[in-house]
Amino acid sequence: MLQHALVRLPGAALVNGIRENDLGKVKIKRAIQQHAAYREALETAGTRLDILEPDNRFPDGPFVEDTAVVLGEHIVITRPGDPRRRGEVKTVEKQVSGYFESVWHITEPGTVDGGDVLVLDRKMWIGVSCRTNRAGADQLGAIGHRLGFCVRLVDVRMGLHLKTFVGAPGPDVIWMHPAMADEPVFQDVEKHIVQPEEGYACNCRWINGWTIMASGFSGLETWCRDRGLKPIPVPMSEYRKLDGGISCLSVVW
Ligand code: CIR
Repeated sequence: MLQHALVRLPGAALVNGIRENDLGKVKIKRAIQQHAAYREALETAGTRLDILEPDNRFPDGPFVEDTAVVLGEHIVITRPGDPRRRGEVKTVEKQVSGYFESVWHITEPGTVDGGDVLVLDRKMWIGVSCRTNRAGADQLGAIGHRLGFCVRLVDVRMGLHLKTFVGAPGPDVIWMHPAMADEPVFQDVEKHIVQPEEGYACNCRWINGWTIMASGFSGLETWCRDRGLKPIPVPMSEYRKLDGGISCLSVVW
């Protein structure tokens, strides 16, 4: 059972977050409301929240997923790929390290964003992307291997992160964007290839039988119900403008 979730509240600086495309101005009031709905979803799914205060030095601070990777009873504090985000890890480490048996670190020259790491049972996939470099993926892979995980690296040739294209809506299945469909390292896991127009919703979070997912994707909500999963749709428009998906707003263990 997953018992805890770490989040960071959005601050006024969120509007200056890093983004690749201009999908419109971030509306801070709406972002705050959407974050509240997200926290409610985490609580519905049975987690107790550790809530970090906004830190306006780091506009992208609410995307806490990128700062830490949970591997069972252990946690890896990352070294985010974009230098503007490196300072976010300090408060995260301070808040969560007491929960874990051991705390590991990605060190220079390695970079890892948690958005590039998909963990399913004892398997982990690490995307080598514009944020996670090969040195970081190798460091994280070695840690995962030592902790008993089966590790695979994936080249992410487009978009931001691996989990822009894949996510786990359940304990034994992944949703995958068609652009990744031929990726051989996912051959031994059940996958549902989503429609291209559902691609954004690939990024989701499975917690204790609940699937937290972006709202507005009724086909995938139905898919969850048909499989006995309980979808919790959460509006994500403001975080999407900053290239963020559902999983990026929390670290769960
Ligand atoms: C960034 O570019 O770093 C943020 N604006 C978005 C990070 C999203 N992270 C994630 O999906 N794990």
